[in-house]
Amino acid sequence: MGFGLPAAVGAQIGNPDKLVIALVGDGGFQMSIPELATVAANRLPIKIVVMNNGYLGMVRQWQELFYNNRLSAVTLQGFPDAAMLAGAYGFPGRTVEDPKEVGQAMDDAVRHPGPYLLNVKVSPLECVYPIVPAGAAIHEMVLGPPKAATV
Ligand SMILES: Cc1ncc(C[n+]2csc(CCOP(=O)(O)OP(=O)(O)O)c2C)c(N)n1
Repeated sequence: MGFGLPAAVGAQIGNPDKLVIALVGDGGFQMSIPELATVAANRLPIKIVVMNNGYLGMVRQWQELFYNNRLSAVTLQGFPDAAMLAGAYGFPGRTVEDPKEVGQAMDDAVRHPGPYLLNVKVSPLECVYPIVPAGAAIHEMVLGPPKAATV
């Protein structure tokens, strides 16, 4: 967590002619916001895609599934407008809310010669599977949402 953007910086510096896309959660992005200065100062043409669900999603999912949905300290209150943040660092940013717009937005980002940030709003309560509960063995992984009880 927080590694995606700095790793992309290294990948782009090491491979100046390759397309580098950093796919980051909003929580992980929050941890590495200062690296936007590195991106801007070096005009690194990285495409940053923030998967913005408004939560520390993996932890929220953990609390939902294994702690009876008792949520604590998982909302990303105070998270900035990521597209405006890119603008503040001097490169374009855009927020996408409609899934139908994502393809065109990615095309635009990739065609743009410099850095570009896409702030993609995704479903706040979507869970990611499979997940291995804490302390469980790998064969005990949960493959999908609990099925509704049938009578
Ligand atoms: C440095 C660090 N701190 C804490 C964690 C524990 N952790 C794992 S996932 C996660 C939440 C990630 O949230 P986000 O980046 O928004 O991604 P999402 O799970 O919502 O896709 C946390 C706090 C971690 N992996 N690394």
